[in-house]
Amino acid sequence: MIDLYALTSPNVQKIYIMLEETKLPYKEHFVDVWKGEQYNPDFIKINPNSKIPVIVDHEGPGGKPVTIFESGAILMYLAEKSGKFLPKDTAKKYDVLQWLFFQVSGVGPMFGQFTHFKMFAPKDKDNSYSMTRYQTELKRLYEVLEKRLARSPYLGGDDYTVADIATFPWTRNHDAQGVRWEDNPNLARWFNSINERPAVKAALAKVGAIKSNRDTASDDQKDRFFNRGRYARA
Ligand SMILES: N[C@@H](CCC(=O)N[C@@H](CS)C(=O)NCC(=O)O)C(=O)O
Repeated sequence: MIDLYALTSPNVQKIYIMLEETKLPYKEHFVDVWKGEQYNPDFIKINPNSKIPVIVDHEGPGGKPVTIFESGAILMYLAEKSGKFLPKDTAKKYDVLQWLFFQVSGVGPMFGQFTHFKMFAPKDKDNSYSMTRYQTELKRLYEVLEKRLARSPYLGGDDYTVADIATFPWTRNHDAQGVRWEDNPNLARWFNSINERPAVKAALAKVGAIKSNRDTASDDQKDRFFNRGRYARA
């Protein structure tokens, strides 16, 4: 059995999708990051970086428990464990891994910053520099994805892999991000094919049912989450 420490965000959605796709048995544990639960000492023991997702596989390598944080590492682990969604051939495997790392180092952080400045930055400050920077980078990254998908059915090659599972959740809000599928036919084709997968539907239904403190967080809880106000180091 795998313990999944989760809530609703795109990095967590990746792991729900992977677990539903591989049919590995798992149990959910909610860590409400909008209440500061990522800073509980017991949680810091399994992720010193205080972020979700985390998994604990009680039947890990050699039958021993293993704890893994960072969604990219979790996807690689689950792919190796299940033998699915990551090719074994070395060249093909790195075709996939480069797109997985493109997501975890580029798409995730940049889309995240865009969302932060669009939705959560103080409205009484001039955020136009930050908005322009992150909107531009977000659109540039979408252009890279569109061009890749014009040449390849999936990001890592001919088959659906962990690279697609990692990227798909971040593209679900493309309309709010100012990117239209009408202008990106290859992204649209790719997105719709993933969105229709039964395991993806099952994963998103589970995520959709999770209740969080996101819409009811106090100003202090938001400051804690964003490390600003009395929590700022700068
Ligand atoms: N690089 C990490 C990022 C994880 C991450 O940013 N998780 C967010 C939710 S999507 C979180 O736990 N935020 C709480 C916080 O930053 O305090 C991964 O891919 O797993």
